[in-house]
Amino acid sequence: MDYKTWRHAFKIDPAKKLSDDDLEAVAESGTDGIIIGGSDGVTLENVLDLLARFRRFSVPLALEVSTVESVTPGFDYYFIPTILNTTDSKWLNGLHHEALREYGHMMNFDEIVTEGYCILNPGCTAAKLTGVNTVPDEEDVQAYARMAEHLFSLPVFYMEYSGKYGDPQLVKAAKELLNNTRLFYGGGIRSAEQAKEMAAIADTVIVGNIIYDDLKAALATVSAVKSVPLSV
Ligand code: 1GP
Repeated sequence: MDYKTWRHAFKIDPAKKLSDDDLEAVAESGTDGIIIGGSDGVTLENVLDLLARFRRFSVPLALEVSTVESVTPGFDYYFIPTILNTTDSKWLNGLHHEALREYGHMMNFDEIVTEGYCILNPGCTAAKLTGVNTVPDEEDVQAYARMAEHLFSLPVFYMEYSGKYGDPQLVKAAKELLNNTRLFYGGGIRSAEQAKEMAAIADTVIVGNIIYDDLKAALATVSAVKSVPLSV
Protein backbone atom coordinates (compact mmCIF):
# COMPACT_ATOMS: atom_id res chain seq x y z
CA MET A 1 0.00 0.00 0.00
CA ASP A 2 1.43 3.33 -1.12
CA TYR A 3 2.46 5.54 1.82
CA LYS A 4 0.49 8.36 0.17
CA THR A 5 -2.72 6.59 1.15
CA TRP A 6 -1.71 5.80 4.73
CA ARG A 7 -4.16 7.19 7.29
CA HIS A 8 -2.66 5.43 10.32
CA ALA A 9 0.86 4.26 11.07
CA PHE A 10 2.57 2.84 14.12
CA LYS A 11 6.10 3.97 14.94
CA ILE A 12 8.25 1.27 16.47
CA ASP A 13 11.36 2.22 18.39
CA PRO A 14 14.23 -0.22 17.74
CA ALA A 15 15.68 0.58 21.17
CA LYS A 16 12.58 -0.76 22.95
CA LYS A 17 11.57 -4.35 23.53
CA LEU A 18 8.44 -5.71 21.89
CA SER A 19 7.34 -9.30 22.56
CA ASP A 20 6.42 -11.56 19.65
CA ASP A 21 2.76 -11.49 20.64
CA ASP A 22 2.65 -7.70 20.86
CA LEU A 23 4.52 -7.37 17.58
CA GLU A 24 2.02 -9.66 15.88
CA ALA A 25 -0.89 -7.65 17.31
CA VAL A 26 0.63 -4.44 15.93
CA ALA A 27 1.39 -5.99 12.53
CA GLU A 28 -2.11 -7.46 12.20
CA SER A 29 -3.93 -4.44 13.66
CA GLY A 30 -5.11 -3.11 10.32
CA THR A 31 -2.69 -0.18 10.45
CA ASP A 32 -1.57 1.06 7.04
CA GLY A 33 2.13 1.03 7.77
CA ILE A 34 4.87 0.46 10.29
CA ILE A 35 7.61 3.04 10.65
CA ILE A 36 10.73 1.77 12.36
CA GLY A 37 12.68 4.61 13.87
CA GLY A 38 13.82 6.41 16.98
CA SER A 39 16.15 9.15 18.10
CA ASP A 40 18.33 7.14 20.44
CA GLY A 41 19.95 3.71 20.58
CA VAL A 42 19.17 2.74 16.98
CA THR A 43 21.65 0.14 15.71
CA LEU A 44 21.90 -2.06 12.64
CA GLU A 45 21.30 -5.04 14.90
CA ASN A 46 18.04 -3.85 16.45
CA VAL A 47 16.78 -2.59 13.06
CA LEU A 48 17.50 -5.96 11.43
CA ASP A 49 15.78 -7.75 14.27
CA LEU A 50 12.55 -5.75 13.75
CA LEU A 51 12.79 -6.02 9.97
CA ALA A 52 12.98 -9.82 10.13
CA ARG A 53 10.16 -10.10 12.66
CA PHE A 54 7.77 -7.72 10.86
CA ARG A 55 8.53 -9.15 7.42
CA ARG A 56 6.56 -12.28 8.31
CA PHE A 57 3.43 -10.10 7.97
CA SER A 58 2.09 -8.23 4.96
CA VAL A 59 2.01 -4.75 6.50
CA PRO A 60 4.18 -2.18 4.63
CA LEU A 61 7.42 -1.25 6.37
CA ALA A 62 9.34 2.01 6.38
CA LEU A 63 12.69 2.67 7.98
CA GLU A 64 12.94 6.21 9.27
CA VAL A 65 16.63 6.83 8.98
CA SER A 66 18.39 8.50 11.90
CA THR A 67 21.87 7.04 11.49
CA VAL A 68 23.53 5.99 8.25
CA GLU A 69 25.04 2.91 9.93
CA SER A 70 21.65 1.36 10.64
CA VAL A 71 20.39 1.44 7.05
CA THR A 72 19.77 -1.96 5.49
CA PRO A 73 17.98 -3.18 2.35
CA GLY A 74 14.59 -4.88 2.73
CA PHE A 75 12.22 -2.05 3.61
CA ASP A 76 9.44 -0.80 1.34
CA TYR A 77 10.33 2.80 2.12
CA TYR A 78 13.15 4.83 3.58
CA PHE A 79 11.82 7.94 5.28
CA ILE A 80 14.50 10.60 5.54
CA PRO A 81 13.82 13.36 8.05
CA THR A 82 15.13 16.86 7.42
CA ILE A 83 14.47 19.10 10.40
CA LEU A 84 13.14 22.38 9.03
CA ASN A 85 13.32 24.15 12.41
CA THR A 86 16.71 22.88 13.55
CA THR A 87 19.48 25.29 14.53
CA ASP A 88 22.14 22.82 13.38
CA SER A 89 22.57 22.30 9.64
CA LYS A 90 23.77 18.76 10.28
CA TRP A 91 20.09 17.81 10.73
CA LEU A 92 18.88 19.85 7.78
CA ASN A 93 21.28 18.63 5.10
CA GLY A 94 24.59 17.63 6.74
CA LEU A 95 24.02 13.95 7.38
CA HIS A 96 22.18 13.75 4.07
CA HIS A 97 25.23 15.07 2.25
CA GLU A 98 27.50 12.57 3.96
CA ALA A 99 25.15 9.70 3.13
CA LEU A 100 24.80 10.71 -0.51
CA ARG A 101 28.56 11.11 -0.94
CA GLU A 102 29.05 7.57 0.22
CA TYR A 103 25.95 5.72 -0.96
CA GLY A 104 24.22 8.00 -3.50
CA HIS A 105 25.31 5.88 -6.45
CA MET A 106 23.50 2.81 -5.11
CA MET A 107 20.35 4.39 -3.71
CA ASN A 108 16.95 3.69 -5.23
CA PHE A 109 15.25 7.05 -5.05
CA ASP A 110 11.83 5.51 -5.74
CA GLU A 111 11.87 4.11 -2.20
CA ILE A 112 12.99 7.33 -0.56
CA VAL A 113 10.57 9.79 1.00
CA THR A 114 11.90 13.01 2.50
CA GLU A 115 10.00 14.24 5.53
CA GLY A 116 10.17 17.94 6.36
CA TYR A 117 10.00 17.85 10.15
CA CYS A 118 8.71 20.65 12.31
CA ILE A 119 9.45 19.70 15.91
CA LEU A 120 6.95 21.28 18.28
CA ASN A 121 7.90 19.80 21.64
CA PRO A 122 11.31 21.17 22.69
CA GLY A 123 11.32 18.67 25.59
CA CYS A 124 11.47 15.58 23.36
CA THR A 125 14.64 13.64 22.60
CA ALA A 126 14.52 14.54 18.91
CA ALA A 127 14.40 18.25 19.79
CA LYS A 128 17.36 18.00 22.15
CA LEU A 129 19.36 16.01 19.62
CA THR A 130 18.71 18.39 16.75
CA GLY A 131 18.95 21.70 18.60
CA VAL A 132 15.32 22.74 18.56
CA ASN A 133 14.93 24.98 21.59
CA THR A 134 11.96 27.19 20.82
CA VAL A 135 8.33 26.36 20.23
CA PRO A 136 7.21 27.48 16.77
CA ASP A 137 4.08 29.63 16.85
CA GLU A 138 1.32 29.53 14.25
CA GLU A 139 3.08 31.88 11.85
CA ASP A 140 6.29 29.85 12.16
CA VAL A 141 4.43 26.62 11.48
CA GLN A 142 2.73 28.09 8.45
CA ALA A 143 6.06 29.33 7.13
CA TYR A 144 7.56 25.84 7.55
CA ALA A 145 4.53 24.28 5.86
CA ARG A 146 4.96 26.63 2.88
CA MET A 147 8.67 25.88 2.87
CA ALA A 148 7.92 22.16 2.68
CA GLU A 149 5.38 22.45 -0.09
CA HIS A 150 6.47 25.40 -2.19
CA LEU A 151 10.20 25.97 -1.65
CA PHE A 152 11.41 22.39 -1.34
CA SER A 153 8.50 20.40 -2.85
CA LEU A 154 8.76 17.84 -0.06
CA PRO A 155 6.35 14.91 -0.18
CA VAL A 156 5.73 15.06 3.59
CA PHE A 157 5.43 17.75 6.27
CA TYR A 158 5.70 16.09 9.70
CA MET A 159 4.39 17.91 12.76
CA GLU A 160 6.28 16.16 15.53
CA TYR A 161 5.06 16.56 19.11
CA SER A 162 6.66 13.30 20.27
CA GLY A 163 5.52 12.54 23.82
CA LYS A 164 3.08 15.44 24.00
CA TYR A 165 -0.37 15.79 22.50
CA GLY A 166 -0.41 18.65 20.01
CA ASP A 167 -2.56 21.66 19.37
CA PRO A 168 -5.23 20.80 16.77
CA GLN A 169 -5.56 24.48 15.79
CA LEU A 170 -1.90 24.61 14.85
CA VAL A 171 -2.13 21.36 12.90
CA LYS A 172 -5.14 22.80 11.07
CA ALA A 173 -3.24 26.00 10.30
CA ALA A 174 -0.59 23.93 8.53
CA LYS A 175 -3.01 21.60 6.79
CA GLU A 176 -4.90 24.49 5.22
CA LEU A 177 -1.77 25.46 3.30
CA LEU A 178 -0.86 22.02 2.01
CA ASN A 179 -2.10 20.58 -1.26
CA ASN A 180 0.59 18.34 -2.65
CA THR A 181 2.61 17.75 0.49
CA ARG A 182 1.11 15.20 2.87
CA LEU A 183 0.70 16.13 6.51
CA PHE A 184 1.94 13.63 9.08
CA TYR A 185 0.96 14.20 12.69
CA GLY A 186 2.73 12.43 15.54
CA GLY A 187 2.89 12.87 19.27
CA GLY A 188 1.20 12.01 22.52
CA ILE A 189 -1.79 10.09 21.19
CA ARG A 190 -3.06 8.03 24.10
CA SER A 191 -6.72 7.46 23.25
CA ALA A 192 -9.08 6.75 20.37
CA GLU A 193 -10.60 10.23 20.86
CA GLN A 194 -7.27 11.98 20.37
CA ALA A 195 -6.53 9.79 17.36
CA LYS A 196 -9.88 10.78 15.86
CA GLU A 197 -9.34 14.46 16.51
CA MET A 198 -6.01 14.50 14.67
CA ALA A 199 -7.29 12.17 11.94
CA ALA A 200 -9.86 14.79 11.00
CA ILE A 201 -7.00 17.19 10.23
CA ALA A 202 -3.84 15.30 9.29
CA ASP A 203 -3.46 12.96 6.32
CA THR A 204 -1.53 10.42 8.37
CA VAL A 205 -1.64 9.94 12.14
CA ILE A 206 1.38 8.29 13.74
CA VAL A 207 1.10 6.49 17.05
CA GLY A 208 4.24 5.60 18.98
CA ASN A 209 4.93 5.22 22.67
CA ILE A 210 1.53 4.12 23.81
CA ILE A 211 2.28 0.77 22.13
CA TYR A 212 4.68 0.06 24.98
CA ASP A 213 2.48 1.48 27.77
CA ASP A 214 -1.02 0.34 26.82
CA LEU A 215 -1.18 -1.90 23.77
CA LYS A 216 -4.96 -2.17 23.87
CA ALA A 217 -5.37 1.59 23.69
CA ALA A 218 -2.76 1.73 20.93
CA LEU A 219 -4.64 -0.84 18.84
CA ALA A 220 -7.91 1.06 19.33
CA THR A 221 -6.41 4.07 17.54
CA VAL A 222 -6.42 2.16 14.22
CA SER A 223 -10.18 1.89 13.81
CA ALA A 224 -10.58 5.33 15.41
CA VAL A 225 -8.45 6.95 12.71
CA LYS A 226 -10.10 4.99 9.92
CA SER A 227 -13.59 5.94 11.07
CA VAL A 228 -12.90 9.63 10.47
CA PRO A 229 -12.99 11.39 7.10
CA LEU A 230 -10.47 14.17 6.56
CA SER A 231 -12.35 17.38 7.28
CA VAL A 232 -9.85 20.08 6.30
C1 1GP B 1 7.24 9.94 17.48
O1 1GP B 1 5.56 11.08 16.26
C2 1GP B 1 5.88 9.87 16.89
O2 1GP B 1 8.17 10.21 16.48
C3 1GP B 1 4.84 9.41 17.85
O3 1GP B 1 4.90 10.09 19.07
O4 1GP B 1 5.53 8.36 20.74
O5 1GP B 1 4.33 10.45 21.45
O6 1GP B 1 3.14 8.68 20.13
P1 1GP B 1 4.45 9.35 20.42
